[in-house]
Amino acid sequence: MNIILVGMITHFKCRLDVYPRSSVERFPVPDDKVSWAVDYKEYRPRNHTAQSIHGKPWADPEIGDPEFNPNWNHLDKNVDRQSYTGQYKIVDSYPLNPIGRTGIIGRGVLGRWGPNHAADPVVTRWKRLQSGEVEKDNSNKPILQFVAIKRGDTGEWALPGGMVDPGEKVTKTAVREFREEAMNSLVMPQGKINICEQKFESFFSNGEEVYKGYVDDPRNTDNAWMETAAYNFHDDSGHVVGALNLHAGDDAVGVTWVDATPDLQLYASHSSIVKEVLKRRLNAFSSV
Ligand code: RP5
Repeated sequence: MNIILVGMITHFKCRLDVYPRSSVERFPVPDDKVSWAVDYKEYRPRNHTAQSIHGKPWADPEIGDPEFNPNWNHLDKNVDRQSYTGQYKIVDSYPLNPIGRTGIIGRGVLGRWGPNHAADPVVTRWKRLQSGEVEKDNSNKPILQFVAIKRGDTGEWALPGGMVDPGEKVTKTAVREFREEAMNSLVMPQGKINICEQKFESFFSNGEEVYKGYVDDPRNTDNAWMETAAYNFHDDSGHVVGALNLHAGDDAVGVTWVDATPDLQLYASHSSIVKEVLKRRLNAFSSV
């Protein structure tokens, strides 16, 4: 049975000063005013929806558009408007961020009102010495490594995840995004993966779900937010992933193996996801 990480109880990164890719300042939201259950009479967030998303095929129309009749909290044709956090509220026709205030209303740069679904692959292996032996840290624990990409938008290191296409299975999204962002599959031919497609497919068909829920993404607003499902693809021998040709692609500008240490700083909620994977892998390692 999969154990899912405890749901997020507050958010930090989507309350920070200026909204990404804009000069729009977020209304200050102190820790004790995040929850909608707490009165905040002075709260006057600015309304921001980036011009760049208007008319995009992956973006919703404006609320109030007579053609737009979203089926909130349901699978709406092939767009998933359900939240992993449970039923979210609709107030004056707008979905409400389930964690609380962010200091901005509107959609910012997010395409969907309400939940915007993503998937994240956490591809791991043990770090090895030249001899092939697993390398240990100062406290004699084996060192786990995962594939990280450098995001082109913020320059932060992150998991190579991405948005779920309408109707796409989330497990498929995780693998597609890994190919696009960490193997540059949109540009490089399949042959460059260096291992046969069958071996690749079989490795990536055995992901373990490690998180499903809200993401503390800097793009979140009071009416639109990121959620993700993260899967761990672990290669105990290192032979399969060792044969992968890593090349940054799509909107990633770098890709590398990173040691998974407890003090890791990554984009959005990715550090918590990697820490969960580290905990599980170390437990599995010590029980062998
Ligand atoms: C994060 O944004 C998710 O965890 C996922 O990694 C990512 C998806 O957005 P894009 O990378 O497609 O911008 O919240």
